[in-house]
Amino acid sequence: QPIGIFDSGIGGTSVWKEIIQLLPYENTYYLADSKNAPYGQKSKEEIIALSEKNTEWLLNQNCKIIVVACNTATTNAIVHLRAKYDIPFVGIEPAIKPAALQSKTKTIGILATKGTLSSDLFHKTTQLYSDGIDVIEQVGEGLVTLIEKGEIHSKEMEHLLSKYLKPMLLKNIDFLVLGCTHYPYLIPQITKILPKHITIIDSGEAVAKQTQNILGHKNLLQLDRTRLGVHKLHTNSQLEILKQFVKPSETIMVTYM
Ligand code: DGN
Repeated sequence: QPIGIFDSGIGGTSVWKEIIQLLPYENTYYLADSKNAPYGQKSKEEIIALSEKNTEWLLNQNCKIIVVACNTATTNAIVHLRAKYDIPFVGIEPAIKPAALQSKTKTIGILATKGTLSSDLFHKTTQLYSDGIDVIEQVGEGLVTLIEKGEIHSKEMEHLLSKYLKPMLLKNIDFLVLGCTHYPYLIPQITKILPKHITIIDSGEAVAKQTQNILGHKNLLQLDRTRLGVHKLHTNSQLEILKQFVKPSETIMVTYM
């Protein structure tokens, strides 16, 4: 049975890659709902409805666990998904805790979608971990749309990133938390804007470990070590765009919606 992973688009492939690396014998199924991206500006009800649709599609592929590789869908819909479906879900949340624990300037920045930053879950977890820490929140409006169009290296991207990040620099942050699974693809551009002493963190690796732990506890890990897993990607994104994110290899198959 495969591990199912979904995101509003292709950004969650940043998490998918971590899962494949950590669990090379597992089969995986990645669903990119690029047709409905971005989720960031949608209402909670809309995000829940789309997350249910994605879950049901993955359940039809016989998945044994579902990784919600989208901060926006996790913060808005995971409680609902866990109550409704009898299958384990792994969610992704911004890495506020490790950043807050390690910050020396006691000031950290977070870049995420409006849907994530305005959710209750985000505020609850941030309060829990950020005692005595200044958390500078910034909505990355427009970034996901540009990434979905494959315009990672465009002038517009450069302009938006410096508009969002420069004010954080003035506040003396020493950590930047990437609270959206699309954003790790922007790290080369971000490091051009931020000085070296600022650490950039995301949650992809932690989610892969959490997936491994849950599968282990439930005795659902793939035990056959004689062949590598098969990885499938279901999307309506164009192949040319997709190539910027996943390198087509023998083990990755792309199907279109
Ligand atoms: N990758 C999604 C996230 O982590 O929030 C992007 C959400 C969106 O579609 N804007």
